[in-house]
Order: sequence, then structure tokens, then C-alpha cells
Amino acid sequence: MSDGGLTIQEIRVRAVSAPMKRPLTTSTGALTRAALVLVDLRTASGITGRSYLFPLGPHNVAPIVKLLEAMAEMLKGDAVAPFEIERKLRARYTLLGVHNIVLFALSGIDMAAWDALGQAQGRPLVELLGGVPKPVLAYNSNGLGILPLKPLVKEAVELVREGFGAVKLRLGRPSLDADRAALLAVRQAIGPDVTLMVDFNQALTVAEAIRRGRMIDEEGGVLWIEEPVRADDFAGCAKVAREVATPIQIGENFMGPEQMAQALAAQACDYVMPDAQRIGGVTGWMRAAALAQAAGLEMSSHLFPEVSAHLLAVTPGGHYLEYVDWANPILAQPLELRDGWAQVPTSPGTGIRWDEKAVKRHAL
Ligand code: SMN
Ligand code: MG
Repeated sequence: MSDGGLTIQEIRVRAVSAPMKRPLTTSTGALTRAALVLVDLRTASGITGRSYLFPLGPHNVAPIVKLLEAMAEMLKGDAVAPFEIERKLRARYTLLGVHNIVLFALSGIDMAAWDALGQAQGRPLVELLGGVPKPVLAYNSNGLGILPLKPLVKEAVELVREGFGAVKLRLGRPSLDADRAALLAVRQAIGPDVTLMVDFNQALTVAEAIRRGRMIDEEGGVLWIEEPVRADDFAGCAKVAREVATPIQIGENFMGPEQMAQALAAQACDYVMPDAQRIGGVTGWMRAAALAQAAGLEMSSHLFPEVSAHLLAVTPGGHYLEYVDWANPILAQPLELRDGWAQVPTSPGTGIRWDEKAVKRHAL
């Protein structure tokens, strides 16, 4: 690195509540606004690396901010070297456990550090990782929650009209018949050529997941069934995967590459979709990608499309980018989509820059 000043001076943490164009109800509840935690990693050379976290509700913002602030103190003066940062933070948090929101904070710092490295070299993240900015196939995940059939069908048509060839329907309604009705209604609305995924958000028991999975097999035309059972029940999920023909997708709750390796060893699923803020940021993702490659599995992303687009462009077996526009209200340059393909930014770093006026407006 030519820039001797790429050391961590300060990590600034702010929270916003961004309005969502379409509220999203899953089997776990309703999301109406996107609470986001913004990370600004300031270096001594003047470069600022940026990332954001998605705390899954405003009630989770405070502990994540506190964790980030504690980690920031530990890292002052350290080199912007993601593997070294990871090693230090993992060591300091071993006794507490490197889980969930600890991983969120660690991942947020990792993503901001990689952004700073990209800016220092004047190259996009994808190039730092050895790839080239190329379009990445995406599905429109901005809706299709647990809704009555009429607004559901309307939303399905809108999401496809935004230029996408794939959408994801949330299931886990009170009965199998209600899920079947939603599936049939959406399929009819979007026509036979649009790819359709379904997501239960862990709502089912193993026996019920097999029952509803077989219903989905019977109806046909679903690319994957996501999180049918509790996210850490790898044995149960493996049973579902054996009994159901439609591929089973999990991964948004993998806590680091280590837990993903456990899921793969249990043959829990057919596809994987790690989440950048729970897998360990860019660093964790690259390790997860190697695991998926070794297992011969397709790998998709969960949320964080701005960073995930770079990552999927260098992922063997890269499958689908989950596109959500939830950070767009506070981004100076939202990720660009063309005909359902994400355009990996060519600007230095990840391309994440704040619209500071909007950040002020939506401050929490
Ligand atoms: C999901 C996860 C978190 C927030 C909203 C929606 C869902 C998905 O599981 O995969 O999109
Ligand atoms: Mg999901």
C-alpha cells in the first residue's frame, strides 16, 4: 500500500429510520421502515470507508451501536487490514461469543474497511477481490409479503414491471391452503416465465415443512423454498431437503463461515444465501464462497445489494442477488439495476456514499 496513512482514526456511528416504499410483512411480523446503522471508518489519510447495517428493527439499534463504539475504541490507530481487524475482534469477543449482533458490528467494520481499501487504490471492491464489474442477476425482493390476495397480486405485477425476471413470495400463512392460494395467485399474475422463490422465515415445524413442501412440489415452478424451519435446526432442515423435491435454500442466519460449514456438513440445504452482516462482511463472505464452491452449491446473497453485487461477481456458483431498495433513501448513488441485472459500480470502493441531507432528515 503506497498510502502510509491508512490507519483507523475514528469510527463514527449513526442511526437512521428510512421510509420503505412498500412495507413488508413476513411470518415474523411487519417491517414498515428500515432502521439502518451507518458506519463511517475515518482513516488518518483522510479516506473514509463506509458501510451500513440493517438491525432488523429499531429496537435492536442501540446494542449494535454500543458494540460498534466499543470495537472502534479497540481499533484506534490500527491498520485498515481486514484480516488483522477480524483476528483482533474475534479474539476480544471469544469469551462472549462471536454471534449475531457481535458479528453484525464486526461485519460492518469489515465492509467499511474494504471500502476504504478500494478508495485508497482507486478501484472498485470487485477489482480488489480479483474480479471485474459485470452485471449480476437479481430478484426483486421489495414486497410480496403476507398480504391479502388482491394487493398481493397487484404487487406481484408491479415488481415484475420494474424490470425483473424473478420475485420472492413470503409464505407461512396460518394454513397450507392459504399458502397454496397465495402461490397460485402470484404465479397466475406473473405468468409462467418469471422465476419465483418462496420464503417461510422459519415458520414451520419439520413435519409441516414437509407437508407444505410437497404441496409446492405438486404445484411446481418454484426455484427454492427458503428457511422452512428454525434457522439453526440443520438436522430438521436436512430431513425436509431429503423429502421435498424443490431445492431448499437457507443462509441468511449463518453466523459466520463456521456455522455455514456445520450446515453443509449436515446436508441441511441445496442452496446457500449468506447475509453480509452475519457471515462476517467481505472477509467472511469470501470464506463462505469457498465453502459453497467445495460443496458444489449455488450461492445467493441476502439483503445488502450494494456490497453483495461486488461479492457475487467473484463468487463461484454465484446465483441470485436479493435486491431491496431499503437503503436508497439515504444513498447518494443507489445501486443501478438494468432489466433485472445489478450493475456493479465502477467507482472506488463499494460505491456507498451518504446523501447527508437525507441522513439528517431520517436521523434516529
Ligand atoms: C427477510 C429477512 C429480513 C428482513 C426482511 C426480509 C427475508 C428475506 O427473510 O430473505 O428477504
Ligand atoms: Mg429470507
